[in-house]
Amino acid sequence: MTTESCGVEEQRVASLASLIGGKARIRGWLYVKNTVGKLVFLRIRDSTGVVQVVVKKDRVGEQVFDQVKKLRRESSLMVEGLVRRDARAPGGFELQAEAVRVMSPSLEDPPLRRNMSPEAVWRYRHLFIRSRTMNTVLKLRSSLSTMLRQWLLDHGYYEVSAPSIVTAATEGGAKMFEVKYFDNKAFLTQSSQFYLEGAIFSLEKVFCFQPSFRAEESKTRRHLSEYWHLEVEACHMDFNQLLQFEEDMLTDVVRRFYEKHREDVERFNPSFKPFEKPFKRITYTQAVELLTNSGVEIEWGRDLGVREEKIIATRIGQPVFVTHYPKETRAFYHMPDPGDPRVVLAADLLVWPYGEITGGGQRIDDYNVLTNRILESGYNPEDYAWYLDLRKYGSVPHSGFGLGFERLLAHILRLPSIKYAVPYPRTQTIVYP
Ligand code: NSS
Repeated sequence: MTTESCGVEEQRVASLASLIGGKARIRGWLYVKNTVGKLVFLRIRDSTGVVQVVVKKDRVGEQVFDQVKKLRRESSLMVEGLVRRDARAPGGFELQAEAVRVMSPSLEDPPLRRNMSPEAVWRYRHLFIRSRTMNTVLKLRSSLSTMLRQWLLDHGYYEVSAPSIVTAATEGGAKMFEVKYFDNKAFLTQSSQFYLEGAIFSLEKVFCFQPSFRAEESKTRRHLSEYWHLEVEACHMDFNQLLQFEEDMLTDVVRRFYEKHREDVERFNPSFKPFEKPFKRITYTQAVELLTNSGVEIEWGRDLGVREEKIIATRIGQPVFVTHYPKETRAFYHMPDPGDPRVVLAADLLVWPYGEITGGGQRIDDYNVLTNRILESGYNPEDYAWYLDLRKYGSVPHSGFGLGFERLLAHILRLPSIKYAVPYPRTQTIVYP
């Protein structure tokens, strides 16, 4: 077995194309193997791509050749050789092995194959993320989250961290995971909004990007029980400024993302079009009219479900803000509309097929109004004492929103489910690996 030799530089697979005629060393995993007479063709992948490696007995020696012939997929290898043009190889070149070092052979055939059943995909998720498709999705995920963060930082926002273990609901108690917290009971957070609201009194404009937890019993393509939530909060921002801000952030970031990754995005979603400004805005009341005119029976005051969201989003055909929801359909912290107190200054941004990708609004900033809304909603103001304090000491008008990060990524790439937009999904039925 040959180990590293001097003078040959280690390369990433993606940079081999520019080294034709030269020597290179790569490290990666065996993706596909084909034996043709006295030649073994290996496809080796690393994080950057896949390259064909041709192994000949007379070049690597009998012992290494025999070992390579027996290798199972996913074995880890180091290969050194000459980068040669070859029209038959994918990409037009291959690596002609001069030395092969098996770093760790796979002990069994890996349970990865084409057309795996959905059960197998989730059962072997830790291996499935090695696939070329998931390699690309995970790179795009990393890029999109970086771009969103960078956009907010460039606009004067500070990233803050919020706790995952909390004592009270923000979005309704029924959907919370309970945790035993020493001798007490606590919950996994549904949203970091309240903690961001606390932070604006120090930093004015803040965001966080971290998991939120929802114990929803929904087995749909758009629900995870743990999802990554980008939440933004700013003081002195009113409802209209909030909608403008969401629109600016999303159109800018999605356009830049698309420009940077056009080829990949189009491979996943050939008909993708970047978002365009201005987003259409309709009030909840107008949405009810639109639905009624489309033959859907919906009583004013009832929240919109998947079916209703689908009709609205597909009719409008581009991202649409639905605003001014009846207050009973929204969490207690939303500011009542001064012109019509039956509705609140809340907005959901809908796209199809992922439905709501953001939810947000202007917050109640008055101590008494908030206390009354907490009571009216059946909660105990004592459980929200610290949150009420924020209205006791120098309250200011403020707004914010939360973006379901996997929903946005799945929408852009038109993934069949948001489960594919996260490396290790958590749903009602998936909690392993
Ligand atoms: O419940 S939200 O509509 N709103 C909030 O949590 C606010 N407290 C956010 C804020 O103003 N800071 O959730 C926000 C978004 C929603 O629009 C979805 O895109 C996403 O979070 N979301 C989810 N994504 C994946 N899976 C589940 N279960 C889920 N629930 C909400």
